Amino acid sequence: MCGAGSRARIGYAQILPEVRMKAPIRVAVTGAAGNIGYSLLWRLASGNCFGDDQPMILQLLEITPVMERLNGVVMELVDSAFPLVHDIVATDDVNTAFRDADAIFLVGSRPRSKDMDRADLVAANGPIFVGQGKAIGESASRDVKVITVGNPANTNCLIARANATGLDGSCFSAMTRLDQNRAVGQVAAKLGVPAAQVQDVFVWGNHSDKMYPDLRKAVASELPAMGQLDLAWVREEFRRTVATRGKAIIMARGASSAASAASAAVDHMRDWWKGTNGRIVSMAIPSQGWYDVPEGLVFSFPVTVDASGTISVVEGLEIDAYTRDRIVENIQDLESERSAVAELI
Ligand code: NAX
Repeated sequence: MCGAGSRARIGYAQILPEVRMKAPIRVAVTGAAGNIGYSLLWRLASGNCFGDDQPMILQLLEITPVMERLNGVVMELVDSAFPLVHDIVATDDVNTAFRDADAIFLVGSRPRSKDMDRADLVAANGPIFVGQGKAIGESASRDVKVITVGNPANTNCLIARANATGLDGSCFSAMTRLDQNRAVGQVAAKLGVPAAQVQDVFVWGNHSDKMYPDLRKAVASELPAMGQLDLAWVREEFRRTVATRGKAIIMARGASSAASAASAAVDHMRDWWKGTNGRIVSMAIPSQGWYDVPEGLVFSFPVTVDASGTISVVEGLEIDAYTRDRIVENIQDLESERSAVAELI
């Protein structure tokens, strides 16, 4: 039975021989009974993220009042009979959720309500990431890969990282891949090509309406994208559409982005796990001073990832005055969030 602090175990009588070849990894997901969790878990369990030869133990965290709902999610996972899922742990205890975790998706947090501004959201969610950061430091694998999705994602990641004693900053990241994917979608639609033809789009800064989607290195159908697009469209309509897409989806759907957010989280973690093979993608990571972004701010940069999972910021990009202004705006945005949580880090 699944309940607070309890475990729901699944044993499969038959496991495919090729699945047996790898030892299972431990994948933790917080907010697992939420909307994003409901899409994310099925993508993870079907092999979309870590590969269809990589078995896993799912370690799902929820708050105590939501454990019964999580129990329903676990029942549905059991009913999906995923060959790659070797066990499911459903718990309201952070240390149990993160124990020996190889990959962690920090999704759970309080969503922004109508009467909250961004500062209220930072204040409401910050404390969650103190406790989760500590538990990650105490319980997770020493080379765990953590992606922070719950908003304000960059600053929540900063808090978790600051509280995860004993773990390197390179274990932590926040998600701006949804912004990148939204930007790719807009360019592909504008040029009338499939999204797969649009590459090397990346996002600078914060996952907020200040974030800056940069098309200067982007390629569409193997040609520079900027040569095919109108500069006024790129700087105005394109940027505004990407920055306000989350609100537009809430207006249209009556609920915030969930499937696209889960899909972006899978893209981010898959690229981290397997490498990008030279492609440039966006990840928000603790700055080491790249592009004059103050050290420690969790800032989205253009990055590549090698086959061993090492993230490298793409250095040496030309920073024109327009781009510098956008980077500075994002630094200010993130510094003000950091001051709002100063006592938590
Ligand atoms: P839901 O409200 O559907 O689900 C959140 C879940 O988190 C709930 O089940 C809740 O019980 C759980 N939770 C709350 N506090 C928790 C805690 N301390 N430990 C464990 N679980 C906890 O929201 P959902 O639509 O799934 O969105 C989750 C988060 O993602 C929100 O903060 C949202 O703002 C953020 N998003 C981030 C995006 C990004 O690009 N970085 C885009 C999508 C999304 O808006």
